Amino acid sequence: NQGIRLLAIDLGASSGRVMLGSYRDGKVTVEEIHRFPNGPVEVNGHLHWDVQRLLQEIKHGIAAAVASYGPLHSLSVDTWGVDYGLLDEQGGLLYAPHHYRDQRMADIALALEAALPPAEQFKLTGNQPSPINTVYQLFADLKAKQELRATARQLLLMPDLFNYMLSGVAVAEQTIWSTSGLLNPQSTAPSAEVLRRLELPVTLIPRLVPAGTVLGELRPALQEELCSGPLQIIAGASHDTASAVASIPYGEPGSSSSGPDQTGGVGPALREAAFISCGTWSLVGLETAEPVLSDAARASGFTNESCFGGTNRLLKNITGLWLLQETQRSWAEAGEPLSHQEAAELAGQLDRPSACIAELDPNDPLFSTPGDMPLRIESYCIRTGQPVPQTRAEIIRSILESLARSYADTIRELEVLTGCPVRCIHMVGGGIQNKLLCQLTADATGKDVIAGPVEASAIGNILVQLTALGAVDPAEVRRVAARSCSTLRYQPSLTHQS
Ligand code: LFR
Repeated sequence: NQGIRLLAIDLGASSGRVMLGSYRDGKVTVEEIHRFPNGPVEVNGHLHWDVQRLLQEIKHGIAAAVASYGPLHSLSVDTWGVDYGLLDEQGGLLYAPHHYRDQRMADIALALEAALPPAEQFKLTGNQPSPINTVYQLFADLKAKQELRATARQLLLMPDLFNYMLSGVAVAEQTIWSTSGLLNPQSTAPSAEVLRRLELPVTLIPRLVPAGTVLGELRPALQEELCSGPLQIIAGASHDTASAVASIPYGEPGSSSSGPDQTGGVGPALREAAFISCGTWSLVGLETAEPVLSDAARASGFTNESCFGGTNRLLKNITGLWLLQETQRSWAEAGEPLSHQEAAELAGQLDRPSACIAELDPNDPLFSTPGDMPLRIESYCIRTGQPVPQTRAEIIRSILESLARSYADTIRELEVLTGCPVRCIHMVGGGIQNKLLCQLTADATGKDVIAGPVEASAIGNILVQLTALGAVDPAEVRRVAARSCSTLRYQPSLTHQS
């Protein structure tokens, strides 16, 4: 009994993966088939994504999986949020999609906000206004290149774009569109008011479909090239964060008031457990039945995005391991590379009481663009009147403690906003391999951390595909998730508890 075999193509801002998922005996297992780097490409002073190369890597992964395992049932692509490609009349890509860290937004953001102030954007869409959002980028691109109004026919967010290149079917999948700033707060339709006020053409938005929609088969030419047979392409929970949250094993004791599928709720929150999805970004939030649109939620930087199954995620984007990744990149460029493992060990061995540890605000704009991160940390410390961490161990430890502190602050804010106590925290994603970060999070929050799965986006991606194939009932997803992953529990150590 081979069960069902399928591929999750999980593209993050710093790396991509083609993962083989197998579903057998009510459990999902995943195996990495192909991993490749991803990142911004600088062209004429602007940052773009290299879509063609990413497609090539995806094709390589599909061919490798089929060569090793034979025919597969389906595949689905999930990616980071907000970025997009514009298609012309013939379905061709008009230009390489911009990277959300591209700096073309400063003045134009002010023009957008004059037409649609941030407070109104939040009420109309549930999204936290931010220059990285699709709505800001589209507004900027249509202003800068007037000809796009005539040539652009469809806007495809990144996972929709890859699923389109594979299947020939263009849709707007709900979970990824819930990051755009262009839909209503429930993410069920475009916000007519936002489009009207910003003079954005509604015709650019394809048909909205829920997570778990079968799009069709791999295009015949690609079947011939890669797998000599049919392969279904599915629009899954195609936002990586939605996939990651779909993989959370909420059934763990103490993470939910009464079992894995309890959605009776505690106030507006659906569970007593918060989540932190840890990667380049840290997404810290709670699942709620409805979007939370209060002024307080907006003022403290929260956003609302949609989950598989139509519930809401109230969450904050925290500039996460990007800080460490950019620091490591600077050291590697200076000829002194340090692996993730070495970085965590170095920071863990530090003699904490005598070390110089800075308190950083990870969301300070100084840290948001690519650059020499150790130098920026130094200027941040000087600006805020703090001593500058000197050794590599002190710099890494400052980053990790600052992340843990901002997770704790965010969880306290979530408790206040929803009136629901958070009992424990599920941490998922590649960042949880940094055990020190998990322990520091337990210490800073004073709550148990349940860490796992590491490959959260890939597992969530596969679970949602299984529902689309009719192999798993949507109501069973949490139970299958809980059976499929092992977790590690971190308890707050008394010495550090705040
Ligand atoms: C995480 C993520 C976040 C999104 C950010 C930018 O990978 O998808 O959810 O806000 O990337 O797109």
